[in-house]
Amino acid sequence: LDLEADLRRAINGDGFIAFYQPIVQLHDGAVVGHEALLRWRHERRGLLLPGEFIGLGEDSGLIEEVDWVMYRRVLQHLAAEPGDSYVSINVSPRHFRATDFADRLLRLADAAGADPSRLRIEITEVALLDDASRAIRMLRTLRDHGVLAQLDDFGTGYSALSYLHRFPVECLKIDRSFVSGLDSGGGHEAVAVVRAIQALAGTLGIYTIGEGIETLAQSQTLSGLGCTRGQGYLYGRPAETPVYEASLG
Ligand code: G
Ligand code: G
Ligand code: MN
Ligand code: NA
Repeated sequence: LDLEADLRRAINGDGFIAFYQPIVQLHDGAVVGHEALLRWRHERRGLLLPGEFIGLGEDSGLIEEVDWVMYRRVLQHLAAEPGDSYVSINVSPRHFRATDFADRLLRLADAAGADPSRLRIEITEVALLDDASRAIRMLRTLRDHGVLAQLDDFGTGYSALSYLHRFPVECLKIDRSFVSGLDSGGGHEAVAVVRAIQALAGTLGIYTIGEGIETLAQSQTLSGLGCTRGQGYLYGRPAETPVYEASLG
């Protein structure tokens, strides 16, 4: 396939880049970190989003190589950028299941000269499901080296709520689909879901990040429900050069 050959070439060249989207404290808009989002600068097709090539990368087995290129870039960025804000990387369930994932990530951080405690991983609930004890071991190894984990797209998976407490995760990222349903005067169902997620986070003793915040009303509703951090176009779009200044709040 045409795009697959391009994918192989881009892995060995510099076609894959990280965009950074700020993650803020909702009460004052201060930037606490960034989520790294993969982009492919394709020579003919322009800037491609993950949705346009991740499927292809998975089918051809190349996505893991793309991820390592991406993770190396993020770690080099962390090593070059002083400060204590963090960067979170997205890890696919399949990738998280690889037995050497943690070791390889930690070696890469070491080689890049990056402080692993400034790195986070984002995984979805799916990554925890099929072999829970292995997932717990992986999360502990990473955490013991300073790499905390965040549960991405939370609320959309088949959460086995009863055993979530076994997994050492730092926070829950409330899926954008619930945040977009929160607007003043409406969104009773979204409010109910967010309230339930907040209650769960409270029980687990962890915090939440609201994703995809586009309006001040959404931000204020989330705050009112106990969510302390957020990201979304209201605070900043993903960009090649990370922005550190607080914007709204
Ligand atoms: O950036 P948006 O930017 O379109 O991201 C869409 C999806 O792609 C998200 O679900 C995100 O988790 C995933 N994604 C973003 N960056 C990466 C990456 O570096 N590796 C993997 N495997 N997935 C990513
Ligand atoms: O699955 P994950 O949460 O990693 O995906 C993040 C995706 O959400 C990226 O595609 C990113 O570009 C997108 N995104 C981030 N902020 C917003 C927002 O405020 N609105 C919308 N519609 N998408 C957003
Ligand atoms: Mn994510
Ligand atoms: Na998400």
